[in-house]
Amino acid sequence: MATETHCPYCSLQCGMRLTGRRTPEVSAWEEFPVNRGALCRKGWAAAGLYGGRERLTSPLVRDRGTGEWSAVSWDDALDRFVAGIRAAQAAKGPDGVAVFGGGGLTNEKAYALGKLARVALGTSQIDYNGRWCMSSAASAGIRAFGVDRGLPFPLADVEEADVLVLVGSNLAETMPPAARHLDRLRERGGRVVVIDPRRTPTAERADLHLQPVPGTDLPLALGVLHLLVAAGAVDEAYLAERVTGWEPVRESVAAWWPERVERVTGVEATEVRALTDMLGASPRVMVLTARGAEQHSTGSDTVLGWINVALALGMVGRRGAGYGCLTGQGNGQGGREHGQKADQLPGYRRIDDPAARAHVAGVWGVDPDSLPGPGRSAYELLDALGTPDGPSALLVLGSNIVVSAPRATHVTSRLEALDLLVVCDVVMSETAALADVVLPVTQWAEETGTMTNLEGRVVLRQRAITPPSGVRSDLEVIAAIADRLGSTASFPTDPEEVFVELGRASAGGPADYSAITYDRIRAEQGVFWGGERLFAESFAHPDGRARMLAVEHRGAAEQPCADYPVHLTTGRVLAQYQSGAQTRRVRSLPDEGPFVELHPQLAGRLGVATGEPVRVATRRGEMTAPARVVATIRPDTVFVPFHWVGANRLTNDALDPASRMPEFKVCAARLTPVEEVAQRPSRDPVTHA
Ligand SMILES: Nc1nc2c(c(=O)[nH]1)N[C@H]1C(S)=C(S)[C@@H](COP(=O)(O)OP(=O)(O)OC[C@H]3O[C@@H](n4cnc5c(=O)[nH]c(N)nc54)[C@H](O)[C@@H]3O)O[C@H]1N2
Ligand SMILES: Nc1nc2c(c(=O)[nH]1)N[C@H]1C(S)=C(S)[C@@H](COP(=O)(O)OP(=O)(O)OC[C@H]3O[C@@H](n4cnc5c(=O)[nH]c(N)nc54)[C@H](O)[C@@H]3O)O[C@H]1N2
Ligand code: SF4
Ligand SMILES: [Mo]
Repeated sequence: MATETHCPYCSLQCGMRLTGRRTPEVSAWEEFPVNRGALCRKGWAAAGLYGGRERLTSPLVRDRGTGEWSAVSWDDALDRFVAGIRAAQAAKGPDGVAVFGGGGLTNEKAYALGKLARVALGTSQIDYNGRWCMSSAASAGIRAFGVDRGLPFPLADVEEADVLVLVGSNLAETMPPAARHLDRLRERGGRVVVIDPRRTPTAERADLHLQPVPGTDLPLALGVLHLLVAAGAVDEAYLAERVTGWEPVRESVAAWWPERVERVTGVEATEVRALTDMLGASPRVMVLTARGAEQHSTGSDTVLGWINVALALGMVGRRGAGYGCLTGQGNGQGGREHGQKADQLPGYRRIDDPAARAHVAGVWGVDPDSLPGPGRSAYELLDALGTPDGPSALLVLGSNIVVSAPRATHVTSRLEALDLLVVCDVVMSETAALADVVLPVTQWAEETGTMTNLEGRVVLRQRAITPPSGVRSDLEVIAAIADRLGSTASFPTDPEEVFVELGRASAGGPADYSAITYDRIRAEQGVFWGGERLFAESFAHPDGRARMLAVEHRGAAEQPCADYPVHLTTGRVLAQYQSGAQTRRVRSLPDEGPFVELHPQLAGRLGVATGEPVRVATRRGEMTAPARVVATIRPDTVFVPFHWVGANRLTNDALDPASRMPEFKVCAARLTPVEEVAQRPSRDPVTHA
């Protein structure tokens, strides 16, 4: 019998059917509304996560002297872990131990991890990789609308827009089944605008492609709003009724005339005008941002700038229109709601709110005063590891930090400075390879749990196959640690039981799951928290109005100079997922290794051709990879995918002041040709299927 479940990867959480007991076979689940049976290449190849020789099936400990690994029993591994926790906390107090989670974890795991930190460890030092994903859009959404739900409407609403503006999204490669909505929209006569320094497969589907200098999406938004005001295209009635803060915003865009926008962004004034004419004349405009616009030290202001455009046009709350953020990880939405974030308790409650603390402490059966306060954000936490004031022990669950953190060489040295690093994973990731203790856990189709997709739809991943012997679930690991630490709070290991408790803990909070049950999810093919469409009548601020906030252009933290003359940006390719820990091990996916995408003009100046090695250096580090010469990128910009070690040796750890998002998407770099011939074995080329 087939099990209806969801893909192991991105935030679309495409529905799929699995058959087979040891290794699953993937087939289409045509009825699931988000993808209607369509999957991308990674989804079709998901069964390749099984049967590999690299799967961890025994706890391992590493001898720091010799570097040798040895297999040990679960009891020995957990004892060593707990002894390390005790030593760290004896020396440094409760905050001597830190926890790092992930947006790929189920809601149940994210919730249990936050509870483990606050109750059993008593530490404030917990954060997760979602801080590197959609946190800038989250902080902007909370400030503007009073609530953060990536898409406040079903994804299929995209088809109803007259103009869709994608700011820094390459969804044709990052969520391919979603691209069909762009095709339908255009068949209906609607138009697609893509803003990206590269002409991506997504931009190929656009009616208008603007190609700004990386890090200049905000001045572009300011220029668009300036022209909308000048054209009288602002919906004054909507602003008067539903929004506060318009006057200062109107004044703040007064000086952003198109020629100035062109100087700052590199987008021609005629193109800025073309975009504005399109927006001003359309009844339904939808703006969606993704990592291209958000992963900047100015990311949250940039999102606010584009939200202001959508509000000024009177679009937010209208069907087939408005603003949304395309969340990225499988549980990018739910992972940011249930308490693995430094400043948060379950239900998207704030940890510094006395009423929230009292409610959650009541559910957990502990004294509210025993709960710690807010901790450090992801990068600041990693940066503090092993320092006199920082934690000296770390538990990592669901992130491959060594590959995916910004300024990764520095972060790796912080991990090496720890007295104890424990990693729960399914494979020996680059981060697990640095650990003292590695705990092998169940993955994806071997276990059940809920995920909240990019639309706020809570879906159920169901167990379909038997896990290998020797592994435990993350929930079992969390419970075993809490038990060894003598925690009085209960840590259930049955996912449905955890979900019921999560429902109670989230009840009354901004993200309230208390009415959602596993049975309802099965019967309704997913359940939206807060309802299918938000903002039709009111926003989540106490007065029901949206807030417009005036934002100023600051620019990227690092600008090109004589020594580092080009812009470096980073991102994704279709066939690999994130740090590649999972997809690089799937044999049917091409593992081409990193490359440096650059324009023929730049390649000509360097004298390199496609396939020849080129060295990229920034103030933080360098890497060498084969050149890929393409006319589709700006001549002043180079692109490197981050799925392999390398890109993040280069990236800048400048943080957004509001969201603490690092500036993955732009820094200054220098390119030099490398004389030797590339030594890499040749592999399948990447396809833009
Ligand atoms: N194949 C694949 N799919 C994925 C993932 C994956 O690893 N692989 N990861 C998932 C996750 S967690 C996420 S967060 C999403 C991310 O999904 P996307 O945001 O679509 O992916 P990225 O490639 O990071 O960035 C998108 C685009 O931003 C452009 N860009 C770079 N700098 C700028 C800039 O300054 N301004 C603008 N406007 N654009 C810029 C890049 O050229 C790139 O084409 O994808 C999800 N889906
Ligand atoms: N330069 C650059 N860097 C980036 C980005 C970028 O665009 N450019 N994007 C950033 C973004 S948006 C993101 S989301 C991050 C993602 O980067 P990471 O945080 O590294 O995410 P993954 O590669 O998905 O790592 C997940 C790890 O957890 C393991 N795992 C999977 N499922 C489970 C589970 O259920 N339990 C446990 N215990 N482990 C599990 C996997 O095997 C893998 O080792 O990278 C960020 N880094
Ligand atoms: S688009 Fe995302 S969820 Fe869908 S099959 Fe591909 S990786 Fe999986
Ligand atoms: Mo992400």
